[in-house]
Amino acid sequence: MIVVYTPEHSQHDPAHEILAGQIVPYHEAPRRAEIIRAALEQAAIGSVVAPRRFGLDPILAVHDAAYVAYLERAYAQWVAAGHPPSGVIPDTLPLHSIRRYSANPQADAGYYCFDLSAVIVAGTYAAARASADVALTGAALLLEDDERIVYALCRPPGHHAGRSLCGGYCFLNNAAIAAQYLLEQSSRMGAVESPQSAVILDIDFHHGNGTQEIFYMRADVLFISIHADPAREYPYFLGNADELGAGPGLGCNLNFPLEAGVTDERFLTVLDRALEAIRAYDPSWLIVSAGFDTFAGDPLGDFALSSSAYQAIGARLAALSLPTLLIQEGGYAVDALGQNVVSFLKGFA
Ligand code: SP5
Ligand code: ZN
Repeated sequence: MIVVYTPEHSQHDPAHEILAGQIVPYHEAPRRAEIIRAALEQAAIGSVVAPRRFGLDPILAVHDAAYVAYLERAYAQWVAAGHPPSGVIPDTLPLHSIRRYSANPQADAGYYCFDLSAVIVAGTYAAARASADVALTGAALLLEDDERIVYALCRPPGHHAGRSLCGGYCFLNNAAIAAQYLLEQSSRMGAVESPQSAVILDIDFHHGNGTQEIFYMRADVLFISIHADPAREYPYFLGNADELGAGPGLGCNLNFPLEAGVTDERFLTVLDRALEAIRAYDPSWLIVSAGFDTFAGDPLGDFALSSSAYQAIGARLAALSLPTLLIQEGGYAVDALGQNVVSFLKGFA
């Protein structure tokens, strides 16, 4: 198995986020990726390769150009306005009745963001671009046919990022960018006569609201997410079972919102229903938004998965026998994160 990794992620290192009105240390910290990398090395899993550079085109196939331009300029603009160098966090969000256009550059922070946990520091844009390149490199390796399974050690994560929104520690939607690239490249290569399609299976504890939004109207991407019921948990405003897709995408969005306390057995039972839907859809590609905040000890989650659950999940995904791109998303029980990712990847061995 190939593992794609770059140390460039560490440039994105905000000190704090605001959760429930409190300033707390940033959960999505650089040591997450370093702990995973070290655990993979120790377990001798995969050979590690650095990402290639893909430029902006594959990103702009998914994200709004004005949003990406904002991410690039946000920190400098913020500091130039005299705001604290600790990072960009909005103080005003253009919601409901206060939704008029503002030309004030300081309004951008709220315009392009939906929570207080996607803090932009000096290195955020470079790290997010590198993270997208990690995912794209994984996609390219699958296209080159050398590899059937690639693990993209993405950081920052991506599944909460929408077409023109950051939030939930996410800036660029790595899974969506990789899926779009796989579809475009494989139809361009024309190697396969049949139309190309992809499944994005999201097993992060939180609903992948950004990925859902990006593909909601499309039939060539089936988005399936297993997550905490938004009635109880972040991102609250999306992720219900009645969100089925729209227009040509109707029937191509499948949510499994779950109760607190989900055990290994319960998760695997729900996963089996997702796998049934994947088999019926019969995609060309499988992309997995792999979050490990479903672990029993996660500070942001309330599921109860054990480390060995991830190996069982991996084995069931491997049994689909699809070219598969595994993309790192969340997971904040940092001491167990390495062993959980190792367990997951062992399931594919
Ligand atoms: C990529 C990813 O996993 N992003 C998650 C962002 C979650 N941010 C808000 C978390 C709300 C915390 N609720 C605390 C529940 C404690 N049991
Ligand atoms: Zn999560």
